Parts: sequence; C-alpha cells; structure tokens
Amino acid sequence: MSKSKQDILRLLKNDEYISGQSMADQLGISRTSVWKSIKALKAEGYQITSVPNKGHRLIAPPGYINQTALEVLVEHSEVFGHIEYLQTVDSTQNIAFKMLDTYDGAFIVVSEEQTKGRGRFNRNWASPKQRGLYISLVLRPNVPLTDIIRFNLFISLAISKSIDETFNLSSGIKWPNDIYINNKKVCGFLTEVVSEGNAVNAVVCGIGINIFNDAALSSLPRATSIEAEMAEGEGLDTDIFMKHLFRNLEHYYGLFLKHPFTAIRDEWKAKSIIFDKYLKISETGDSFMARALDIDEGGFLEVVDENGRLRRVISADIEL
Ligand code: BT5
Repeated sequence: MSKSKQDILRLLKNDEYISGQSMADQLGISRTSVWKSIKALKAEGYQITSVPNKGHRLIAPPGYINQTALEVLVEHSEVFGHIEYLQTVDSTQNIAFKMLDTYDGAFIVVSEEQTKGRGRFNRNWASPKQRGLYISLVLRPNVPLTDIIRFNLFISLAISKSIDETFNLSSGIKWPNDIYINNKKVCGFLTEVVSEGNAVNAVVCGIGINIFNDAALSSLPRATSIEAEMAEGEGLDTDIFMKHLFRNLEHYYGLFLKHPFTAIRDEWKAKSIIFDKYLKISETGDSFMARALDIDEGGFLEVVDENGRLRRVISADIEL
C-alpha cells in the first residue's frame, strides 16, 4: 500500500468525520491526492463514507467472508452438515465432487480463490482472491433428473432475494442461471448432477457472486460486483449477506422438495429480466432472435421467434 494511502488510513476515524482539507494540511499533500487515495482505498474494499461539507469517515476495513461465521451458520443449518473452507483451489466444484464419497449428507465447499473456476460448457469463471463468494452446495434430493431445471429456478430466486434484502439493491434473474444488476452480471451458477438412470444421487450447485470490485472484472464486458452497485457510503456486511443467503437457500430448497414450480412462478417472474425484450437465444448450433412470452411449469421458456413461430427453450444462452 502506498505511503499516502497508509497515512490517510491512519487519519480516518470511525466515530467522526475528517475533512479532505484537514487531511491534506496534516500530511502536506494536495486535496486531489487525498481524494485519489480515498478512492483507491474504497476500490480495495475499505468502507468509507464521504459526505459533502463534513468529510470522510471509515466504516469498516475490507471485510471478506468470515470462516468462523460460516461455520456457525452450518452448525445451525437444518440442511448442511459440514463445511469445507479452503484458501485456494482449482474449482470448488472439483473439490465437492471428490468429497462425495467422504460425506453422506449435504455439505458445502467454499474457497477464497479459484484458479480454474468454471462456468457452463467449461467457460472460465473469474475468481480473484477474497473478492467474491465461490461456493459449491452438495445436496441429495430424492428427485428425478428432470427436476434439476426446477431446482435452478428455486435457487436463482434464493440468490436474487438475498442480494436485494442485504444490500438494498434490485437484482434480477436472467434465465437460466445468472443474476444481474443494472444489466450486468453479478452472479452465475451452474448445477452439475451425479445420477443413475433417471434418479439423482447428488446435486453439486456451484455459485459465484462478485462481492468486491476487482480488476479481473473490469476486463469482462458485462460484469459487476455488489460493491460497484451499492450506493456510496452504504456498508457492505458479508456476514449479514451470508446469513440471508443461507436462510433463503434453505427456505427455497425446502420449497423445491415439496412444491411444483407454480408455487413460486409469480414471484420468479416478477424478478425475471428477460420478458418484454428481444433476446438473442443460442441453443447448440442454433441462434435466433425471439421474445420471451412465459415460463411453463417445467421451467421451459416459451418464446416467439421473428417468424412468429412459438418455440420452447431450455438451458440456452441468452443475450439481452
Ligand atoms: C456461469 O457460467 O455463470 C456459472 C458460474 C459458476 C461459478 C461458480 S464459482 C463456485 C463454483 N466453482 C466453479 O468452478 N464454478 C462455480 P456461464 O453462464 O457459462 O458464464 C460464464 C461467462 O461469464 C464467461 O464466459 C464470462 O463471459 C463471464 N464471466 C466469467 N467470470 C465472471 C465473473 N466473475 N463475473 C461475471 N461474469 C463472468
């Protein structure tokens, strides 16, 4: 960290505001340098409130997801029986698959960094250290393989609601497996399955959520983070977020086990960002423009293409 950033950090207090001018005077630097350092500190994850005519106040240092807090959540969980918390892995999905024979029940794998985080179709998932949540949920629902589409719909709602509740944001679900804020991707998830015939043995659902700003995200054309979307000066509390996320994942997983998609269809549609828009839909080897009309009980998207033809789509790539 540069000297002026360290000096500014030393002057910032959490119980009272200090003006940019006062810091500039004390450190013998310009107000522009003070502002640049404050901006750089914010980019590193320091939570600093800046109020005109009052100055700046440190709310909290960069707070990454706390391992102990997660362990407590799992201890009280009615669904998950174990957490594997790691510093760095290739992919939490790979670790989860390797652990399937070690733990019988449901468990989670979290890592602070992934060197080969993966998206669908082996695409890359940028997973810089301590900048996002990289988690794999291992669940063992007694359901047929075809129910996995429905599982994804319940999970997407749980994630989107947790983001909104915690950070006062308005996220939306981009079917089939993304969460967007302001037209940019803040989260992607993928569900991989171990099955025998049409019976599911285990579901390994990998969720990646960009929490803090990072240079790795700026090189992606439509990526954002929760931090980037939050209002200036609002605190970003990862512990509260994880609490909400666990509560919602468990709640919607419970609903998934007992109810058809219709139980949440209205709620899901209200959070969906794909209706009333022209979309570019790509399914294996085929790409066409269409407007989404509805989603059926099975989770298939009903669209009308440019030729007025009604089509049903599943697990496609969609460009807004
Ligand atoms: C996804 O795939 O969106 C699913 C991502 C799942 C990641 C989690 S992290 C924990 C677990 N362990 C893993 O190894 N994976 C899971 P897909 O729809 O294929 O989107 C991938 C595309 O999103 C890439 O081709 C990029 O264009 C873009 N992308 C990559 N990293 C991103 C990021 N951090 N934020 C936003 N967009 C990203």
